[in-house]
Amino acid sequence: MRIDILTLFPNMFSSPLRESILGRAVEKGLLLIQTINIRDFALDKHQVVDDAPYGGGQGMVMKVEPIARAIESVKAQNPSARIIYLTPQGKPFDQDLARRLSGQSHLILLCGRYEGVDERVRELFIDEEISIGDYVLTGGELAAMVLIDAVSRFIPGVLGSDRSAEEDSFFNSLLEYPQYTRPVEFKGCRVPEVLLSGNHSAISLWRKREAIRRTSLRRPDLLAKASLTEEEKSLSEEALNSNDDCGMRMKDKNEF
Ligand code: 4GX
Repeated sequence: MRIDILTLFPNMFSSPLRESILGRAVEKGLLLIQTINIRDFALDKHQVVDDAPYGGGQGMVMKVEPIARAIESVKAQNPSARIIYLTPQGKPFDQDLARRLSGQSHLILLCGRYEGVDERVRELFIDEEISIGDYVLTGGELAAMVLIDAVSRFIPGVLGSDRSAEEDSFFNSLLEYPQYTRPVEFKGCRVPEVLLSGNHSAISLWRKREAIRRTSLRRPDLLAKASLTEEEKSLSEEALNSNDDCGMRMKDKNEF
């Protein structure tokens, strides 16, 4: 997959794309990621990329011409590339959208700063607007990195040959079950006995129960999306009716 990132701050991408799993994917050639500095496409002497909004108001708006030239330079190489603008006004990003985008061969990610881009950029060039969540960042760069990270996990080979982004179909749309590693006891807290038993069917049932329990306590909205068998539905009712939720309800966690 090829990804071109249009940004005023290309340096923000260097370390996140060099480390760990993404770094390896780039090294292996599974991902070809390029940053393009929008300022390089501002042709005036001072390379101005923003201006005051028509009609007045706070802040600055990113000008249409430099962005248009930057997009056209990438599109000239591949007219079928899909152009995505990261904005809180976009479609909420989730695992389904990440999976769908991983099927594209070439994405162009436009990162806005200030009060966003001139509306004509959207009208003329943008194929899709995506939001990574209901909060306001200082720019689209971190949102682009989140998108790249989640999409890359679906590209074959990125996670290594023995793992896929979604191996166990049942656990899809549920929160993960609890994980433990050595030591078997730490400050008086023990690893659940069943995980030490070597009884694979008992372990599998325990994990399913814990995943359902955690999901019904913390994210009942996700459970509604999952298609549960009768057995799974009764596990979920059991979880909600039990007083012993081991502090798994998020409302029990301390807020500050
Ligand atoms: N998910 N931001 C975009 C510039 C901006 C300002 C106003 C449109 C209107 C974000 C998010 C996000 C910050 C990226 C503001 N664009 N992007 N930027 N949440 O917060 O994607």
